[in-house]
Amino acid sequence: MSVTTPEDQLPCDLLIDGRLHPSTTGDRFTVVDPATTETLAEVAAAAPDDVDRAVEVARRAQAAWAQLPPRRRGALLVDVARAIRDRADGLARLESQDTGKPLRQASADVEVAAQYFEFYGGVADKLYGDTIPLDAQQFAMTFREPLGVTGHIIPWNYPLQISARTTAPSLAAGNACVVKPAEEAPLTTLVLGQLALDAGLPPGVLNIVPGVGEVAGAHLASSDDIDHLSFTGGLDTGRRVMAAAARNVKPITMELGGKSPSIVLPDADLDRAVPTITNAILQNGGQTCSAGSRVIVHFTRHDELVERLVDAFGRVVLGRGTDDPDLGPLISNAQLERVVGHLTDATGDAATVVCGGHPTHPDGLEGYFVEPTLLDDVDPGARVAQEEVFGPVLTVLRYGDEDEAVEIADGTPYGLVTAIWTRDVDRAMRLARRVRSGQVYVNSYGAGGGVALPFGGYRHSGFGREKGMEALAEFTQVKTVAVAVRPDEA
Ligand code: TXE
Repeated sequence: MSVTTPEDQLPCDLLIDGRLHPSTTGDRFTVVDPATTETLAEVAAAAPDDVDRAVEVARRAQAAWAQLPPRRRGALLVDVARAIRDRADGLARLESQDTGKPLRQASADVEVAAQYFEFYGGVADKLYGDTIPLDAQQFAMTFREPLGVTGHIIPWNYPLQISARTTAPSLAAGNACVVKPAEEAPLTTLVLGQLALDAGLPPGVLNIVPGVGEVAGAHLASSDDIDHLSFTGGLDTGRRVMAAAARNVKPITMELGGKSPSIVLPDADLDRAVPTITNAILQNGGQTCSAGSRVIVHFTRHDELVERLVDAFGRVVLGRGTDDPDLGPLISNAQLERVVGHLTDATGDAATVVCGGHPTHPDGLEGYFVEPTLLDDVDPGARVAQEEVFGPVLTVLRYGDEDEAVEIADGTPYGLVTAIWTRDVDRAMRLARRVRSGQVYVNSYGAGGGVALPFGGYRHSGFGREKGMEALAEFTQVKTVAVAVRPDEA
């Protein structure tokens, strides 16, 4: 195995009850380096029985975990944050190898993962209820209680970040977790499970069951023994997961991606906008749920914007993630084929290819690379302007007045993030109110400090909120207690 972790040893088995196990069937799946297609690891593939066992173990561990004083639970999560930072370099390298993303982006992911544990560690003892004024004869109050066992289905684009984003608030609230990482990139989630254990998290509280989506993921989603499911992934799989969870009436949080627009108004500062718009689509090869994949530009600024974007795209360096280029490979051959399918579709009447548009092999690397691609004169109804491409492909659309800008911005089935570029605060606020989008950024995109900012979709981008204090509502249930008090007998 060519991977090196901080300990020079990679956990490649199922982590259940604090110990590594092969799967009951002995099945394993191959994880490849997407830059080279070389094998990185052979990882145990959880069978349905393994998932059941992880849920059972989590159920037992949860009772004691929820009984710990919240301050103690919080302190343990802060210890996990420290452990992540202590091993930041090794984790970043592993994430970069496993996903193909540039090393500096992987380092940022590791830091954000630590911040999730720190943030939710800090709130574990602040999950207050309310007191409700009724009348003199009653005291009424609410308690926030954990749900029990939470299932987490993780995608391959931000494995460590999303594992941390969904498990840290759940653990803080007193739940125990069963996590199913994606088969394409499970490695840092496995390391996270191991280092959380080493940092003092009780065995069984955080279990990791890598495996094939249709087997381990589907079994977890249809389990009647979990109490909540967090799913981040594609729309089609999301629909299947919802149907499976519906049979057992399980609450779910769905994060299903987007077709997020940046609206460039006539007075936009392009010196600020261009680098951010470029990064919003090229970061992680465009394989980001909130990727800024559409630019909706006022016709008076169109030519200037396109010229500057062509210049910025032309300077992008492609390469293997661990060499820290600007743009790494896509995650897999399947993803490459999906992106190429969109590009083939778009050439013709639907769009003009201004730059890029093809697979490529920088430095002779065999992996799944696509050139940074700019599509102009795109028909807002074209498939490439409507569906999530999940590749380094930016579509440019023009608008005439504000109503048209909003109509195009909201004219896809999604609604995750919208950016507004203007110097006019009135216009910015007016538009921010109008657009149907879970987050709106003005003169920025996916601003730093994101751990504290509630995140989630409108419409087909999903439902429920992650990050910030809002996430805690997903992982708790509210109990109301009303106490009748005898009137004064005097
Ligand atoms: O995702 P899947 P895929 C989008 C993106 C991409 C497309 C397909 O547009 O091109 O989805 O990617 C698990 N029951 N996003 O096929 O299938 C799977 O093992 C339960 C957006 O890779 O959604 C993995 O752990 N689970 C997105 C997870 O679901 C199942 C991130 C996600 O895989 C399952 C990734 C099943 N039947 C892709 N089948 C985002 N929102 O960021 C698979 N899985």
